Parts: sequence; structure tokens; C-alpha cells
Amino acid sequence: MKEIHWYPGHMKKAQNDIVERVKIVDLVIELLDARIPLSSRNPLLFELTKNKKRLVVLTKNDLADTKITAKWIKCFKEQGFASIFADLNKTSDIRNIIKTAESLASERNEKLLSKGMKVQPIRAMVIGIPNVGKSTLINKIAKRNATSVENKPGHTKAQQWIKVSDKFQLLDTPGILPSNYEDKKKALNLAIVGSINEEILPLEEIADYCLGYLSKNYKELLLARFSYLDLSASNESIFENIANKRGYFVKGGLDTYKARKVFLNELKNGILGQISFETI
Ligand SMILES: Nc1nc2c(ncn2[C@@H]2O[C@H](COP(=O)(O)OP(=O)(O)OP(=O)(O)O)[C@@H](O)[C@H]2O)c(=O)[nH]1
Ligand SMILES: [Mg+2]
Repeated sequence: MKEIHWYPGHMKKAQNDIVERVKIVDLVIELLDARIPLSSRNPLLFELTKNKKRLVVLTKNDLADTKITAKWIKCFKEQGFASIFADLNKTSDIRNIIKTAESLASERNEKLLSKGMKVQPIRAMVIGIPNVGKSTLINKIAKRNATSVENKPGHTKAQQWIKVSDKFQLLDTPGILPSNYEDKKKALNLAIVGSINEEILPLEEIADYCLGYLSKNYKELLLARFSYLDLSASNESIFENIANKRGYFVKGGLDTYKARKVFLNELKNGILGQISFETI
């Protein structure tokens, strides 16, 4: 496989900043994408923060297969991690995260109180790979646009403390990817959910992988949207069929590139239904 460069310069600095700041936080909130909990965990980021209390949040559960998410939560809990799933656009899920984070991080304040000292705001660091919802979570907890959100990987470029309340301070951090990967499937998963730039892997390859994965695991959802497809046909003729049906043409024929691109966008945005790309 040809070498793939996907490690933007600001991530190295972001990594050093995490080492520096992790010392002073009470809690690490690690966000993983519920559709790909394994592929979206950066082992280095985990390692750098492993001595701290941790809350694992599986985000974007509104896009994931909730039955599979429940199994992942059970698995993380069995490994000893406090873990919850969330749709970060849902108020009740945000409240659940705040409640769990507060109870996990209360130890320092209990100590201060027992010595007759004033309690301090809880400090939590929000970490994860790009585009998993770190800045969104902070804005929802703060109930204001304290930090910028964008549906593209690598949007946040530097750390930023956000005072959420007198009781809570959150540190927004830039998404950090592993500098390399051993496994092509992981890279494909990251491209599907938008945690690495689309241009890094060939679009045809991502779309063909998804088509195969859905034919195998979510055939009903695929046929609910594209009832006219013959799934035993070749990938090329399936995308030709979609291009034809939707009127995507280029000079000289059908625009299968556009058919693949639109298919991937619909998949990423949940239009085909709630789909998980990693099972236990
Ligand atoms: N459907 C859905 N979308 C979400 C959820 N959480 C975040 N998003 C969207 O995901 C995109 C990325 O969110 P950000 O909060 O910018 O992600 P980030 O982790 O801060 O990304 P970087 O700064 O690039 O590391 C935005 O379009 C959000 O609206 C969720 O639970 N469900
Ligand atoms: Mg961000």
C-alpha cells in the first residue's frame, strides 16, 4: 500500500499540549464515534491520559445501530471504563454526561471539603480524534457557542479552556489521529465517518467498501433506499444503475463518480438509516 500522509502539523503540537495539561485535570472525557468505537480510539491519546479518571462517550448514536452501541457500552464497562452513549443534539443525553462527569470527578472536592477548604471547579479535558463532536459537546454543556464547530476533520486547532459554570471547566482540544495505521479497514472507517479528509483515500474505494459492507450487513436498509438494485451485480454496474436512475451524466456516459459520492454522503448523514461499521 502506498504511504498515506494524514498527519497535519498542528497535531504534533496538540499532542504535546495534552501531555502538559493532563496533569492538572480531574477527568478525561474521551469521545469515540459510536459507529466505529475501535477505529475512532487513538491508542496514543489513550496512553497519554491513562492515569486519569476517564469517561468514555460514544457520540453520534443517532447515526449508529443502537443495538450494537449497547453491546459496545457493555464491553467498555466490562473493561472498567465508565461509558455512555449520546446523541449530542439531545438535551437529556447532555444532562446524563454532565451528571456522570460530575460524579466521577468529585474526589478532589471531597478531599478539599474534608479539610475544610473551598471546593474548586471540576476541570475536564475533552479528547478524541477529529470530528467526533468534542467542540459540540462543550458548547452544549456551556449552552453557548463557546468554541467553533464544523463538519470537517481538524477544525479545532488549539486547546481552549471554557468556563461552563462556577462548578465546571472544560478543555477543548484539537482532534488527534495516530500518525500511521496498521490496518486499511480502520482508515476506511475513519473516512466513512469523516474523521480523515475524503481525499486521503480514493472515493471509489470507500464507496465500494461501503456497498459491500451494507449488502452483507444492512441489506434491507440498502434496498429500502435503492429498491431497483440487483445486489449481485458488479459494483460498477450498481453505481451505473444509481447514476442512471438519478440522472447523473457526464460527457460520454453515466457519472458513477457522482453516484458514489452522493451514496457516501447519504450514508454519512444517516439518510440510509442507523448503521454501525464495527461490531464486537
Ligand atoms: N448527528 C450527530 N452529529 C453530531 C453529533 N455530535 C457532533 N455532531 C456533528 O459533527 C460535526 C463535528 O463536530 P465538532 O464538535 O466540530 O467535532 P470536533 O471533535 O470538535 O472536531 P475537530 O475540532 O475537528 O477535532 C459537526 O457537524 C457536529 O454538528 C451527534 O451526536 N450526532
Ligand atoms: Mg473541535
